[in-house]
Amino acid sequence: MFDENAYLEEIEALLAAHIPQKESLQARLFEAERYSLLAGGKRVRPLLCGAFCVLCGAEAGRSLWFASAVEMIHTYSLIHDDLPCMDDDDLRRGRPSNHKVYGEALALLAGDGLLTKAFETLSCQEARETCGSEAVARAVNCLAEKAGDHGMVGGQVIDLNTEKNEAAGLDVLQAMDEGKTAALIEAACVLGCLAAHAGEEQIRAARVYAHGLGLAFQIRDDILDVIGDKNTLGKNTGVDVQNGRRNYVSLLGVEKAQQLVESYTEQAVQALSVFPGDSTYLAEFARRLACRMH
Ligand code: GRG
Repeated sequence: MFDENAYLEEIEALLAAHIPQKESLQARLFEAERYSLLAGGKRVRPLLCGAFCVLCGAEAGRSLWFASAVEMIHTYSLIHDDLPCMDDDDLRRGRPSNHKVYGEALALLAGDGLLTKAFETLSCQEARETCGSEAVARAVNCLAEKAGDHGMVGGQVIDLNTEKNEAAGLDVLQAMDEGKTAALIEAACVLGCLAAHAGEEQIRAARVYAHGLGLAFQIRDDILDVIGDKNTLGKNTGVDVQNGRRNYVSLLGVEKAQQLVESYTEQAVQALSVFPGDSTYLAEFARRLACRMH
């Protein structure tokens, strides 16, 4: 069974180790990167990566580089998402947003640095020796695809286009959430399978799980923007209404949106039946996220 606490400790240590602390001409950049990366997010994506690796029959430790890389991409997206040209938000992970502390130029570069460092981490010598070059090459390809135009960045563009667009219906919202949130979650799950050298049927099932969990996660995020508490969440609430953003809550209301969260969560859980191993952790994880308050 996957040991969540032990894995989290290893992830924190690896993330910290990847950003230099010594004096250098770029010390302020590294400080800005550390500020957001080590600010204590939930580490949902690394946990998914580690848990899938174990479910596919390998030691969790094999997936650490892949999981850290996904968390670096996620953290870069949060830094950029808070910039004045995006959500213009001043609070993240319970602290002032990166650009509020380091300024817009350095926040932009800290995001760029983390995005790039993700691929350095993913393909480092230790990862190649542990997982094999074929798995690393597939992981690089998957992460680039899911973080890019056809994944997270593309989803964010749909989000920008959807603001104040009265014509955007549920199909557009689904495409937006699949891109901006579910795609990176899919990469996390697939990378866990790749670290374990899983077969194609298992990778396909991991994608189905990630799709359900990813959509449920984003809709719950939209609900928390309405019913959540700023101190518990570590970020501002009411942001979507303030930005005139259309999402499942603005279209369906909180109650119907939560029904969708639960239905997508159960779709995710169903996908786990393909795996011969004990999938209790990933089933419970999905259900825990469906009623999370932060
Ligand atoms: C500006 C080129 C450029 C790209 C930016 C900003 C961006 C691309 C994408 C944004 C994607 C985004 C922020 C999606 C929201 C996903 C989401 C629900 C984030 C919150 O994740 P949690 O709750 O956060 O896992 P923690 O802090 O716990 O890690």
